[in-house]
Amino acid sequence: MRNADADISLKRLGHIMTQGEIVAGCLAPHPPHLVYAENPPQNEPVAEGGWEQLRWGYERLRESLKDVEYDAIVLLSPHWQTYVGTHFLGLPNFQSLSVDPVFPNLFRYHYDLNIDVDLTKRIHDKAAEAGLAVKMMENPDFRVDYGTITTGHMFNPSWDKPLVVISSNRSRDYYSVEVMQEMMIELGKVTREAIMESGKKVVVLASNSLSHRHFTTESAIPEDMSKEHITSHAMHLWDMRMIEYFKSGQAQRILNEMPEFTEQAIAESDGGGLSWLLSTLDTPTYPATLHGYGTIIGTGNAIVEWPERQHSGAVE
Ligand code: 2X7
Ligand code: FE2
Repeated sequence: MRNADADISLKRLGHIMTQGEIVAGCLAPHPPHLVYAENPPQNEPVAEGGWEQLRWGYERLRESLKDVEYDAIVLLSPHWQTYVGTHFLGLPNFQSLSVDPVFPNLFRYHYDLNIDVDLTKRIHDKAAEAGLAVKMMENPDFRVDYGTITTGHMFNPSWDKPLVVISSNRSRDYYSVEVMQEMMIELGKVTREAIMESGKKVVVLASNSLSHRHFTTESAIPEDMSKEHITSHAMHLWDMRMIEYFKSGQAQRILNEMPEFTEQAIAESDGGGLSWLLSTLDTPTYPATLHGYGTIIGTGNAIVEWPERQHSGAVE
């Protein structure tokens, strides 16, 4: 009898030891202005600061995770836009110069990023099994988009963790927000399953702004904060509504209202990142932490953490 008990305990222990975990899920927006304002050595333009509310938000997010162990960062960027299925960076390293096509005056960043190809392949294969169209990007000269680089930098400026980078399938453009969301919820489920099976501890990041109506002109000094504000009251109201849902653990409500939010707030959730993120977290009902909110050239941006490690998604 004692031996049988010991066998079961060993089995349980083995299961616990090999079970992967999402330690946190975050909304981690990527306006290049944030990197510009930080003046890291990798970025060519030089700034006199700016957008401090958001940069302090990123500081709080990094502080919140500084003692949390994890192996990899899984990130979905709306600026890597693929029209036939979802693509994944599929080589161990990518290095080049990333330039924002709209703000080349702010963002010319020399990047050198490492990919967790094993975890990438697991997510890719599971998505294929689920019937999603997927592809590994294995062109060594491929230029990584500025959304991935900005979120990667602001979340982890030392770049000492490998990434899994997932493209944004523009199914919203071909079909509708509803179709996009159905696909992203499926992609989120298989991402979660693949992470659990990998035995790795992971942070998942959706790299997108909330309301996304830009000003059409830039001020003479881009970092002049006396010019920065939300584009309209309607955009502000939508952002506050979403933040209220984040803080009160109402992820399902966010998914339910995604079509109206995405269309009326011209939100960057059109790329699928937010729906995917909430699905990787199994549609959380616990409150998320708002680390910061601010506007960038009129768009609304929130830095939010779901501390999954403290909830049921952690090791069972
Ligand atoms: O990509 C962006 C963005 N999402 C918001 C604001 C400004 C620039 O770039
Ligand atoms: Fe963007």
